[in-house]
Amino acid sequence: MTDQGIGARVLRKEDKRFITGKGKYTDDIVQPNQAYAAFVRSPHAHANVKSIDASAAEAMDGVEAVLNGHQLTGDAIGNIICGWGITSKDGSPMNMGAWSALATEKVRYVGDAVAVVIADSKAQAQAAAEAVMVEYEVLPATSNVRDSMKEGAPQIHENAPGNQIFDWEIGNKDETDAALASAHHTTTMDITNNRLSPNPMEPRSAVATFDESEDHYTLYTTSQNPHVARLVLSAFYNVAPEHKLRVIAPDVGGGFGAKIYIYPEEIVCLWASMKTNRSVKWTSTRSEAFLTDAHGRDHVSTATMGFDADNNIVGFKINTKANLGAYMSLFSSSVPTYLYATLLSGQYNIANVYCDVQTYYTNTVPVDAYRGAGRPEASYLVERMMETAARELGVDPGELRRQNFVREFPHQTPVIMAYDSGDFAGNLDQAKAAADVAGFAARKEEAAKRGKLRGMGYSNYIEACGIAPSAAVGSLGAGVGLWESAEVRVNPVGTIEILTGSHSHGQGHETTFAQLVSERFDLPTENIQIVHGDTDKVQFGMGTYGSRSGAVGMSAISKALDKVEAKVKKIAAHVLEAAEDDIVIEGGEVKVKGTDKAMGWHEVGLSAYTAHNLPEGMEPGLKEGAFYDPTNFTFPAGCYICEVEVDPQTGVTEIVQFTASDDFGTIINPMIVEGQVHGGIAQGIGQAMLEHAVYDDDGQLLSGSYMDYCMPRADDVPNYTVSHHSTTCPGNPLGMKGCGEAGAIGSPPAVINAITDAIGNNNLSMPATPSRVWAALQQVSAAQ
Ligand code: MCN
Repeated sequence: MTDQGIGARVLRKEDKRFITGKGKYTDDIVQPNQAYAAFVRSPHAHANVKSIDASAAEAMDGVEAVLNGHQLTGDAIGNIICGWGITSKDGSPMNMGAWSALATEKVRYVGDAVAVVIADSKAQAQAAAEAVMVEYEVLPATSNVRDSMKEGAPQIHENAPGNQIFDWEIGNKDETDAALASAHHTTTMDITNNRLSPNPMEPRSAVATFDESEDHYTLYTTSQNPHVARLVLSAFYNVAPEHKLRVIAPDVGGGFGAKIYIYPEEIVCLWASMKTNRSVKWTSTRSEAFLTDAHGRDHVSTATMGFDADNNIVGFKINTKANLGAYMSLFSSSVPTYLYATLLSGQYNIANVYCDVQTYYTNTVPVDAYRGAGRPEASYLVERMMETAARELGVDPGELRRQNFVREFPHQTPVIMAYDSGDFAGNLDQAKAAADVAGFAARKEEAAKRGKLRGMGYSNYIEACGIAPSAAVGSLGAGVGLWESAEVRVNPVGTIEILTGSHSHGQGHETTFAQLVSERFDLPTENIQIVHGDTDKVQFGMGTYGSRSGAVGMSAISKALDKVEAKVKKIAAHVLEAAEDDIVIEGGEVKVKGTDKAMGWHEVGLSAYTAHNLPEGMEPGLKEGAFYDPTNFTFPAGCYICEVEVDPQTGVTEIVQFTASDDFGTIINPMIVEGQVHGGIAQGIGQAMLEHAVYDDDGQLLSGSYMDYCMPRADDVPNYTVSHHSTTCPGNPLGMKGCGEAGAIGSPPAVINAITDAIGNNNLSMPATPSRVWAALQQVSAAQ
């Protein structure tokens, strides 16, 4: 039996090329006759475009063309229509503002592109973009929901009065109100979830080629979902018919959700390639990335949780205002609604939950999915409330949680989700033991002797992953289901290719997907090739987001493997003259059970393609495809416990201990899963303590570089203690739950709960920078 199957800590196959600098990213692609694009972007957050004078730019060396939005819309391309249909509680549809890939009449955020220069070199394109004269009539701007919703606020889109996009609700309002009215104790909090820039290591990039002789387009792009990109570029933005467009997402250096949706630059590069008859390359600068990559989070909420006299939760009511930026992007409407509010029951048995969400346009870059997308916001809210309630009630925060845990499955929450499995108390116990919670008081005392304030905070997160069952997205009005596809090809020489619709951009699919095949066919992973990211090679795929590639993508592969296995057994039974039931696959061979009769995979492969060796009536070849559509989401959950030490003189906080116990169902590769959790927690620590995308009142981005936007560095993160306590997911054949977002979802509340515990002041918002922590400490001193 190969030692590379399910559960093995196989080193990542893909790392050889990544760590030797041999990865092939979009910016590495060089096409014949390639030109470069540079975008002319608005320096204003809100302005009417009076005129664009490109004459000086057009006359500059190397300039091929300067193109603007009127030309683009004149070709009927690039009117961006996005966002899944959300219906407001009064039954009205979303107020969708118009969005052209190049703005024509009006710009709505700093960075909104009005024109593009195509030139022989990048430097020539950038210099000419500087020379394009745009006359703006500057309008008042708004950069946050509090201002956007004010009477008389600047109107960003004509058809969105008061800048509101929708006013949506979920849960049982009357019952929740009644439960809260009769509660023995209520906890109320105002909670802000800070806005974040996504910052994948590789900036966005696109290389578009129009082949006039074939009337065909090829787009290399930094995408998490190339097939969906092709569909949207074709069906919505009218760039090219689907069969005339090939989209390739080669190696992609991180996405974190920011590379799911289809950006204006991809549309414009394709169109400009057709206009100029040249390949067109654009690669974002880091400054452009800060300005134009979709941001994440940005919620302002008020929440009330009610408890009976025995500390059982009786009701939970939440109002959330979400900033969606200047335009609706692809997933933005679902992030603060179905991805967020459906998880507001947390790990708890709460009979009454009600949430209403109002979304607003602001003069900021669109807000879309960022690792966790809605679920970190839910987990932060629920887990801050639980910790605060425990402090108010004077009970142990872990035990308050335990008392209210869901214990029986399936469990229907009042906010749509039906949890299928879990052992929340088991995760709590495992984390408490690993974190030595019993020894915390002594550690706190010892820290005090060193002049440090030590605090501890819990987070018992739950998320919905494996996005998404088609039935669920269908009921939201989406035109497509979110199944995944796979094809398994056994070559005549016995090697195996797996074509998958999932896309790996750091998650190690080339390794874990091969491990699944290794487990089933007892073959070494080097004999197995994973093919992904190319619409001409893989028939269709829904891509990677919502931690779906394991539970959904690998389940599709598993289904296809079932079909291949059945055919392999038929072929072997025929060739080896045995009964099909006696054929077994082991030791890298296909054998007759209990005999020494066996075929190597190369013999099976060759037989499949050598028709005279096949059973009568069997078609030659050995490749099978499958689609897998989950019946439910998967519900990864866990318990995180963070311990911090705060220097009261400076507010500087150090995370001294971080313990995680996660439930990811069946684990394919523990090393990769732990890496995913480590990375996620680092991002969560970034949100909790360092990162903040800040606009001033005029809509200028103040955190537009790494001088002002602080990413976590090695000395900001501790050594994590990560462990698993898994229950099998009943919803997919492998029993897997997603792990790709858990760390980012679960960690921010644990960090803030620990800091607020240390400083004795609950009035602290993310990011808990030293100055904020210090100010909160001064409030404590002032109150004494
Ligand atoms: N896995 C496993 N056992 C499990 C679950 C998963 O061995 N029980 C493995 C999978 O086979 C896969 C990896 O862990 O190799 C992650 O699987 P999964 O949880 O299904 O997540 P996806 O592959 O769908 O990745 C998406 C997820 C998301 S939504 C974001 S955001 C994110 C993340 O993954 N972005 C990432 N992790 C990232 N990691 C890197 N390096 N870069 C990103 O952009």
